[in-house]
Amino acid sequence: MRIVVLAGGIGGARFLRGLRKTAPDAEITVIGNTGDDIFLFGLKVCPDLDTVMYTLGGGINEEQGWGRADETFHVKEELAAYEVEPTWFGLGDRDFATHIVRTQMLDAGYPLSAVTEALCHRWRPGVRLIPMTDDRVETHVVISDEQGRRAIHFQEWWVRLRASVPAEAITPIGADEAKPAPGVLDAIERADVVLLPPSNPVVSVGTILAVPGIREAVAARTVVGVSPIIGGAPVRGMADACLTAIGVETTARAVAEHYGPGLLDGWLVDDADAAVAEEGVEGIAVRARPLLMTDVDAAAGIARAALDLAEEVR
Ligand code: GDP
Ligand code: FO1
Ligand code: CA
Repeated sequence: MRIVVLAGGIGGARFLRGLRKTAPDAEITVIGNTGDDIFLFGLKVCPDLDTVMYTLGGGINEEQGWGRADETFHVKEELAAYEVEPTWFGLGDRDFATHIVRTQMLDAGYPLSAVTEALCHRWRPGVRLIPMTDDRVETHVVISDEQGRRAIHFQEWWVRLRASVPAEAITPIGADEAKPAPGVLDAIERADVVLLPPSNPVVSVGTILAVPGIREAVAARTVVGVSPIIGGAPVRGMADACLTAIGVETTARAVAEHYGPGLLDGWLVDDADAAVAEEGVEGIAVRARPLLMTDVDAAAGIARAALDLAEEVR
């Protein structure tokens, strides 16, 4: 069986760990969000690709959900001692090595997809991880504060401001001109099913779908999504602030309607949102079950339910 998953960071990675367990023989291709990417200290940092790679490769900081396990921060402390900005983004020493290797390869002329493949050679994630594009795409957020109305990098809004200042717009800069990375459209076209894990609908899945060609290719397949919203709130993070920015309510129903029947064939909601399954969503098969990924087995159960629903609606 061929499965394609459009993944952000933590929600995508934890779902994938469950999917790999419940479908060990499947050929899984992960299309990773690169809109969160940022250049820091001259280095290219790809938080969502790394979160997927480290989580599936056994190197993730489990409690945090991003960054390396058993991490130290000596380089960060030394940079701060030199008063080098930014100081609000916490790159660990082990993590730095990944960004150094990546940047060195990019500077040597390798595309991000080839670099990601090389990094995965070490981590052996058990899936094929491809960035959505080899082109530079960066999500920027328009805010108004004492400095006026301005656009800042998504990471500054998310990490430094903790989304405390309302986003007036969220834009994946460069997406319109970006091309899907080699292998992306081919994997989608050959997929038996495309799964949307419980990733952020705006800055993870939404960004991937913003790369020209990807949405159309995905819509042509059987698509099943898992709600990242339970009982009217994100399980982790500030997805509510992102949804508000694009005028979508923070509910499992509103996110399904936002993706729409043109994209989604099936939608899994948590038991807390069983009413959505009972009332139904026009053009989308909705099922309720527990959606908390408390451990790998719980995530595997969710992934199995998504595959079963895909079978049902196919
Ligand atoms: P990020 O890039 O690290 O922010 O991660 P993603 O975009 O892949 O996923 C973020 C989303 O995962 C958040 O909106 C959370 O609500 C959702 N999420 C995290 N843990 C769980 C969980 O256990 N169950 C469900 N259903 N959603 C989750
Ligand atoms: N998130 C934070 O909240 N604070 C950090 O200092 C931070 C550092 C960091 C370093 C590497 C990496 O891959 C991810 C990191 N994250 C950090 C998480 C990440 O930037 C965001 O959670 C996602 O991009 C949002 O999707
Ligand atoms: Ca992300």
